[in-house]
Amino acid sequence: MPEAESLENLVRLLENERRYTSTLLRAFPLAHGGFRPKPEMMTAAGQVHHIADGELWRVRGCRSDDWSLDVFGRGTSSSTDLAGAVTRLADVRKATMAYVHRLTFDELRSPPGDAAPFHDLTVGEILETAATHESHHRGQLVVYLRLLGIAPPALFTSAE
Ligand code: NI
Repeated sequence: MPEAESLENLVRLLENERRYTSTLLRAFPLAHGGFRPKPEMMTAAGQVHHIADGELWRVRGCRSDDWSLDVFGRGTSSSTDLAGAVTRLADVRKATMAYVHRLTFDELRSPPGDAAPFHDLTVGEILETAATHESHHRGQLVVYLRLLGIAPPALFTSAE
């Protein structure tokens, strides 16, 4: 992508992903925050925490080359507090966007530190995988809604 547009494209990608996720979460009854199809799967609130964790992990890694997995698995996969998870996701996103907006073009287009488990991906490409990861887990929440007998909302159009 053209250099001058790369930061803008990344910001748009992340903002669009979050808009789709927010639309879906507004349709997800808070009372079902503890729903999970099988005991070994994440709860609905856990899926939201996991989206936040995945983003936090990538941003922290790109910023400080700390790729330890301690951001995952703090018991949030069994959370039943969907409202709390949604609030946390919004907080993590604010920090992500603050980080993204401080990136220079050179930083965006270079791999982060040597410890990054993403082969030769650049910082920008790694942050794009936060969007991919979010989309993957949003899809799981769509299935959760279906299993609850609730039709998911349209995510990509203004139709409700
Ligand atoms: Ni995941």
